[in-house]
Amino acid sequence: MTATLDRPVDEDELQAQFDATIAAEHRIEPRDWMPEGYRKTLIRQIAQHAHSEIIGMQPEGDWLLAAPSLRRKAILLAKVQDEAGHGMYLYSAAETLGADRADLTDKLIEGKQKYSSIFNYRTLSYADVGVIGWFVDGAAICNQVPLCRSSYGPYARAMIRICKEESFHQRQGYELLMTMMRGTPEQRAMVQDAVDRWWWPSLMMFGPPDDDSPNSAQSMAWGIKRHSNDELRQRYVDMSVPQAEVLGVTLPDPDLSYDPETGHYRFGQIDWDEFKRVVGGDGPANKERIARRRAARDDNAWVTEAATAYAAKHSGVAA
Ligand code: FAQ
Repeated sequence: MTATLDRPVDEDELQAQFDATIAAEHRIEPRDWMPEGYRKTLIRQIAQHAHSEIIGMQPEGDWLLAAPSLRRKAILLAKVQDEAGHGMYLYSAAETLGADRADLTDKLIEGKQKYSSIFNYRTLSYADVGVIGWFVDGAAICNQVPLCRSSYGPYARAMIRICKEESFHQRQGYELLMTMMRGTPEQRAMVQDAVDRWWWPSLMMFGPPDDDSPNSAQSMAWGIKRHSNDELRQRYVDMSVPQAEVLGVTLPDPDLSYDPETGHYRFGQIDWDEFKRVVGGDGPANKERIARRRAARDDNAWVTEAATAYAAKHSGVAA
């Protein structure tokens, strides 16, 4: 809803219009008035999401030169490029809120903004590429499908396209693992080892437990988030257990058991100390992830300068 400019702007009236739009499940668009807290929360979440996509290119990108066949290389290359595209859609969505893309990526490099904890773990074998597709993209879909109904229009629309691509990513990962599971005992052991290392960090992707999640209540009231962290984590566990059975791997949790009363799988205690350490900068690969991002910015600054000068020159000609 837009404020009319022919009379003094009444903040209470604008707030009431905003609240009514949220209550009616309509979308807030960039031209609409919005509370400062809503804008800031969106910039924070969308920027963290965008940073996760571009940092998330690194663990799988490490295997591009070592992919075991041309087919696998083509698939992986397409997937890693998709993640770059997701980052671009999301930075564009953040720009509609008045954020500056270069400023956001600087904040990432300076450690002032976060990215998903999961990308601070290393990919140790090619099975990790499959497990990232199955677990990490699977968790991303679980978390992001509800974001297609987020109250902020540009974010919700970006998520629709991203989720379609994440779905392909999840399937390619599962298909890769299926192929390895039909292979040699060594290949099956590689898959199980990757599952053992990535399962718990994947559960951490959904964020801290609800009673330790400072942003959830307000973000849900604003319709930015549609479900709590624990709800989505439970949905993910319920989805993953039967998939693990079909694949023939064991999820590394002795407490995992089906509860017929609730219709959900119970699972063991997540190591929240590890989560805090990794988010705080002390994960296995935090420093190298940021160092590579910094090098990409600094080493390629001349490209940005040349493109900016070229655009300025040609816009002058057009004018
Ligand atoms: N890692 O109060 P909450 C992908 C932070 S994309 C690091 O619960 P909120 C695609 C949180 O930001 C994966 N930090 O926060 C792909 C907050 O920090 P702040 C990324 C985390 O926002 C696949 C603090 O903890 N997806 O995988 C994490 O309400 C394969 C308190 O937490 C998204 O970003 C974490 N795991 O809920 C790419 C989805 N969890 O700023 C390549 C959109 C929490 O207050 C290869 N984001 N924190 O200091 C969301 O849905 C939400 O932001 C949550 C967190 C659910 C992540």
